[in-house]
Amino acid sequence: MKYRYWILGVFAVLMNASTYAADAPTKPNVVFILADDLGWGDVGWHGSEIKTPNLDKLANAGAKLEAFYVQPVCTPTRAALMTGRYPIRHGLQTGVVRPWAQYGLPLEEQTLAQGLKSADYATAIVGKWHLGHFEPGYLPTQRGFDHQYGHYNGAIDYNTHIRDGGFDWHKDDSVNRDEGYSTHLIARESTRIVETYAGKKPFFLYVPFNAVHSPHQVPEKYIKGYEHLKGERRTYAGMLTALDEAVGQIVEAVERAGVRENTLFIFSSDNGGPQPGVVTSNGELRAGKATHYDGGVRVAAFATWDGKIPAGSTVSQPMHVADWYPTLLNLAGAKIDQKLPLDGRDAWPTIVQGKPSPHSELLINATPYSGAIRAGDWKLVVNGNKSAAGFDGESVTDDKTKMKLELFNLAEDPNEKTNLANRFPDKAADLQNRFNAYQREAVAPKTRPKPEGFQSPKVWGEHASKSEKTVSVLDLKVGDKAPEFEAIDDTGKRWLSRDHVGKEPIVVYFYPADFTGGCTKQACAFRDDWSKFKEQGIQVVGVSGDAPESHRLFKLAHNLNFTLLADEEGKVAEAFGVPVTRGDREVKAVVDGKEYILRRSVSAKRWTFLIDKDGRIASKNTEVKPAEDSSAILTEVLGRIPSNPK
Ligand SMILES: [Ca+2]
Repeated sequence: MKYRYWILGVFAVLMNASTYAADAPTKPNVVFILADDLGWGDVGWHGSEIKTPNLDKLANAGAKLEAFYVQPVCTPTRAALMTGRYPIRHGLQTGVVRPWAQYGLPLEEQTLAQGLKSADYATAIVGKWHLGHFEPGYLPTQRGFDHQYGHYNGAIDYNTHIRDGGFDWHKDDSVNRDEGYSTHLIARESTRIVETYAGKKPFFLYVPFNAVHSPHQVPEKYIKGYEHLKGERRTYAGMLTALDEAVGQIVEAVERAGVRENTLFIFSSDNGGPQPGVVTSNGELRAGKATHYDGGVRVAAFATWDGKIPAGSTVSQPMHVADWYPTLLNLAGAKIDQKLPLDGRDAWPTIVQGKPSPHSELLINATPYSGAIRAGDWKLVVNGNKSAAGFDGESVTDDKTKMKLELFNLAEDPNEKTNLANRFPDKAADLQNRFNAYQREAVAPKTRPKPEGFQSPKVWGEHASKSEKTVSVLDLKVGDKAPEFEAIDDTGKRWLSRDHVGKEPIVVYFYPADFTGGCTKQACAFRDDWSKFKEQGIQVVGVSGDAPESHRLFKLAHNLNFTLLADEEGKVAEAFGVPVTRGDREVKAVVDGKEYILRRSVSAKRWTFLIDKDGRIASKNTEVKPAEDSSAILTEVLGRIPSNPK
């Protein structure tokens, strides 16, 4: 059933692409502005007392998305935006990536930036990432962004750029000491990106402001005119005015560069306003940030593209933030032929032609104990009283009968005041069944308790890459003799290089870790190409810091047919000069429904070596693309090594 929906979805995507292809002859520039923790009611077009003239003007020039759904907190929304997939697929459905978290957006996921890059876009993130920074591979420039500027964590200090004692401001993923109020710096860099690319290359400029998230800080001049507001709300109003000014500057840069007519502006908040009625206003919407009521997940949003999106229009059909992924990739003419199926749907006909929502049902979110689903005007909220932010991996009751269910008809009751679950039990049961089906598909949430004794690094994102990293000075070159090494293999036996090197060609590939989510692209590509390597008499060996038992389970889980070596102390990596990160990690693995907790203390950079039959390095790839590693080696082999068929 699900599979059929998915096929239909792909078909719909193709159909839509052909219907508006004639409409969009050139790839639009995309400027995606994401506010942080902005209340639904705090924009001019929702009648706010706070002045947002630049946002209002831009919103009025396009379509206001009045049923645009995001996730209850920061990280899940960004994960859905970047992948077109619900955060239940990533294990990012609860809470946020905390500063000390040893995880991020799984590396198997293709990001929106990667997709647009494949369509020849220049890509830049200017602002907050919040999808992981514990290892270099999780940073934006490794996830499809040509440029990065801004911070990795949430809730940084606007002026000192510090979070929990660690400095958090970076350019191209290296520490950056630009001084100033973050909203100003973000506007300045965004302007620079526009000026760099306008008219030369289509660009995707993703601007996730840290404003208007706490801590509430703003230069004095912005709170003028808000003297009637009290306490934090006054500061918040000033912060929003500063954000609005920054948006005006970005729009002006686009206009000055002469590319406005080919630029699509998108705006939304990442979740609803926190402390509604005190600091933020969600208007009449129920509740706020961290809840699955509309005040937490339905946000102020619009899309504007002069001449393409009707000015002054309103879209009341439900959309999900994950919809932008296929919508934008289609507009850009990028291919969507990825293995991981999308939850997002192309919403362009909904936005431009007033077509119905692309979703017959829309999972708003599902944590192990709460969530919401919407189908048409009906919305089911599960345990609406429970925060979607406070989960640290504690056990969750499995008893579905104890869940509190609320059913609302949003057409008649947009503010979720009347629970209709008892009056329409069949409808409630239907939605609950659909919700439960998603919940069963969910990857276990990645958890984030603070490790005991954790100390913030001086610079976030560098604790892995600099202070703990031991980079070998050894620089193996093509033509050099391969180093000797030994390790325990996945069957628990000693594996000595001298038994193999000099006798048969060997591919040695280093990778960070087992179990990074679904089948890892690199391992499964080698698996799928195994017969071709065998034909050439070549042995493939994967090396990571995981223990033999982890390797055994990893092989079992993905039907891997080659040898994995346990480089638990990083000695093999060292012998090859491969940079490693040291630090204890716990890895949760589920194999055949059974859960295992595995530990590792070393993770290596993704490097691949080909050792020829004479025991010399035939090729060395330090910029491995996981999905292409195997085929690149095969090309290399067929071109350079005399075949040695068995
Ligand atoms: Ca947020």
